[in-house]
Amino acid sequence: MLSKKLQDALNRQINEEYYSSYLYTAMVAYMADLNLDGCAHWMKMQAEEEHQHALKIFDYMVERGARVELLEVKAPPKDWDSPLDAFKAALEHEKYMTKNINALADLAIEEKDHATNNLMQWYVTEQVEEEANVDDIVKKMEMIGGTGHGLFMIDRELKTRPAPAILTGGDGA
Ligand code: OFO
Repeated sequence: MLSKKLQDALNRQINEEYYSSYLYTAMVAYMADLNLDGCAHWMKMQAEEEHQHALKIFDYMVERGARVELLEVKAPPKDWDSPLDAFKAALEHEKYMTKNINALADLAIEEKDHATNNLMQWYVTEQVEEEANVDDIVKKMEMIGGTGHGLFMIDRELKTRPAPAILTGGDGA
């Protein structure tokens, strides 16, 4: 049985993942408005992935016999100064999410809940990838100054991002 403390923390993390999905969906709208179809596509795939992250914790809680509680999701921003600024905001957000995941892993260890810690280790690894992916785009955009032909090239590249795999169960599968 999950402790009340862990149950509450996991419910909050589900909310954070849904907010992530909402934030990236807002970035889809922003990029689409600029006719940056590749950036919009990349953001849409990311929004979908964040939904999967929420559901992975959701499924785990159900498997552990815990009650999932869906909390209110706050509204994301609508505009950014530039596509580069949006990707920089995404990177900052991923760093914030990494902190949340690390805190959850710490709590699981504190509560001696090995199964939850095991699940959190999947997210720890995932966050390394999430930060690296966005960081890579930020660096490329900074290199080309975030405008003109270079931006067009990056936009074309981002259009090739495949759909995320469906994550099921709480065992890191
Ligand atoms: Fe769920 O990893 Fe991004 O936010």
